[in-house]
Amino acid sequence: MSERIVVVGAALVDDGRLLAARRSAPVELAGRWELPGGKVEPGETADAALVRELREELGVDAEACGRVPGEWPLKSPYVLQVWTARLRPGSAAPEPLEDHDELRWLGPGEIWDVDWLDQDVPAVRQTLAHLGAAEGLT
Ligand code: 523
Repeated sequence: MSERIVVVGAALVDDGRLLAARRSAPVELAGRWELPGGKVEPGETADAALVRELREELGVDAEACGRVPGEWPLKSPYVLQVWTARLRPGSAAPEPLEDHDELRWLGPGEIWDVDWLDQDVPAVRQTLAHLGAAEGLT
């Protein structure tokens, strides 16, 4: 039986908007939108991985706030977990430094305007159910 590897996705929320990132690679995912993030490395906690990935991919100083309940299957052995995150005071604004070619802050009513990766759709739906009203996203 193979090990499962957790991929963390960030529900990065700022001022009542959720950040979506358009993948530029690999070719089968390019052009589709995701909650930015990446693989948790051996010995790393999920929330630390999230902060690292957001720094590497978007150049931001973020903090993980809490996990959205649930787990969604990706291509084996990967599974997707989602954490809510915020920019720390003084953080730079996110920029697509690697893996992405466009970013969008989605306000209420705009969440489904982008073509999310199939596997991110249930994760985004659950994220909205989890924090939508509190964050003004729904
Ligand atoms: N997904 C995915 N949705 C989603 C993320 C963050 C990742 O479906 N919100 C998938 C895409 C890849 C796998 O999970 O098949 C790993 O994500 P990736 O490539 O962003 O992870 P990294 O950045 O850790 O990968 P390396 O380039 O290998 O370091």
